[in-house]
Amino acid sequence: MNWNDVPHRRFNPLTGESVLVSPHRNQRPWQGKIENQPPATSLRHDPNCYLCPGNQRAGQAVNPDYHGVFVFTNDFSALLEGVPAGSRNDGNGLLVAESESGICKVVCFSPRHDLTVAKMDQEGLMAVVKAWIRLYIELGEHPDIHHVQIFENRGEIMGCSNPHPHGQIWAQRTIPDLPARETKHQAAWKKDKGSVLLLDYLKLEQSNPERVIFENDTWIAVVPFWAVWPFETMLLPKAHRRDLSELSNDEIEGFADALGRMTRRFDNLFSASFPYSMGIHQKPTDGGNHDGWQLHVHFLPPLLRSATVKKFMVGYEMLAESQRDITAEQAAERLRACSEEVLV
Ligand code: H2U
Ligand code: ZN
Repeated sequence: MNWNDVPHRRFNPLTGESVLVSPHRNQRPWQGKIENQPPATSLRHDPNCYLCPGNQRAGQAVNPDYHGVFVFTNDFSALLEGVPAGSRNDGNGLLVAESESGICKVVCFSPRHDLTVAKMDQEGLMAVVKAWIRLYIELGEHPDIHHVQIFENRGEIMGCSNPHPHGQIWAQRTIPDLPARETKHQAAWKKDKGSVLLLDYLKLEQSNPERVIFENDTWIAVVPFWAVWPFETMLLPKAHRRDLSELSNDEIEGFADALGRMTRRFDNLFSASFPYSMGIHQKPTDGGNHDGWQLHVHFLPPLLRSATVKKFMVGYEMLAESQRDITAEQAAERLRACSEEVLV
């Protein structure tokens, strides 16, 4: 079977979902929507930005004149602290709801409005990683917080409201659906095979590096075999680390290095500031041991063939399952060929 030619479905062992891969469609002409590129921002400090130092946010809060990383509670938090536990059920399992409690933070990566992760230096990125570690521990220690989702939405195309480099953290009482699925599948793998799913996967990728983009001493970047988005990638620590708190100093350095190199390659892929949703998946903070868990980072970028042509997840994808044309191996080859210099 020539897997580069034939439609096939790939299985995602982390979630149990499948993706339809259609490599024979790669040459399809594009006459659809072309996205406008947002103008590049060059202001180091934007007086109209609600994340820049010294500026007023929505409501009364004023940002301090901060240096390095600045964290505040989201002024429009999707989750609220101290919501009492409660549930409703019509008795038949049809109208089921549960109250939810949580905390939402905004993390400004730098006081510089004009930077992106790709343009930040190693020292700046290490400060971001250290802030994430601190917040994962602090939020996770809260008895009513059982899951901490750290993420970054980058670019207007992803609905990001502001180019100032920042991410968010949503920490909550229950484990949301996707991390819960990953928890279930990694636990089942550990039980069946006695090993860690993503470390077994890592060994496999290293033995035949067609999906590997780059590695450093402590981390590896791959396009997962089961990737859904055209240039979806995953960063993995090479040693067994269930969460951020278990990273050594070398691994913190390696993580910051991998973040910079991955995002610079992305920017250079289409010679434009590259939009994505990035998120850190790690062990729930529910007190469980979760020894099958392996910390990992998902980069989910929406672009398909240029800075202005986006992959739409519509039709079949909304109604049946995910689908992609370019294979994970082809995407990895393209990303391997990209420079790691700041060129955009
Ligand atoms: P994005 O990462 O999607 O751009 O969202 C930025 C967050 O910043 C968003 O969740 C919050 C919004 O609620 N925000 C504040 O907390 N204060 C403000 O003054 C404006 C935006
Ligand atoms: Zn700003």
